Amino acid sequence: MFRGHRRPVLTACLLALTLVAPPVWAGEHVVTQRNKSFSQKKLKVKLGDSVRFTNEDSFVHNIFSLSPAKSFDTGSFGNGQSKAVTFDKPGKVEIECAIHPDMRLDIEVEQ
Ligand SMILES: [Cu+2]
Repeated sequence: MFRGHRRPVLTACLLALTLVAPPVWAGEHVVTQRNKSFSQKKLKVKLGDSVRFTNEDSFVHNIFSLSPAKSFDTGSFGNGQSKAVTFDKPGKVEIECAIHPDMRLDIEVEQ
């Protein structure tokens, strides 16, 4: 049993817990680069999600996009290295590798 004068403390503690509770976390997806191709051709992500690209080939890859929804260029990165890209605008993002033009991945960023 809580005595009367303790209740405000308990209430304050519960309120504090509510305030620091995290919002819904943005997701992280993983796409690997192997044998000069992405592990998938299409991927749907939610707004705010990020995709981590991991290079499992013995040579370097690059990732870039000129799409209005996400224009970026990670630069090249080698075996075992990865790059994360966050998608903060809805729409279609066409991803390519500057070194291997046949490497393509379409990402749909949903609101
Ligand atoms: Cu490549």
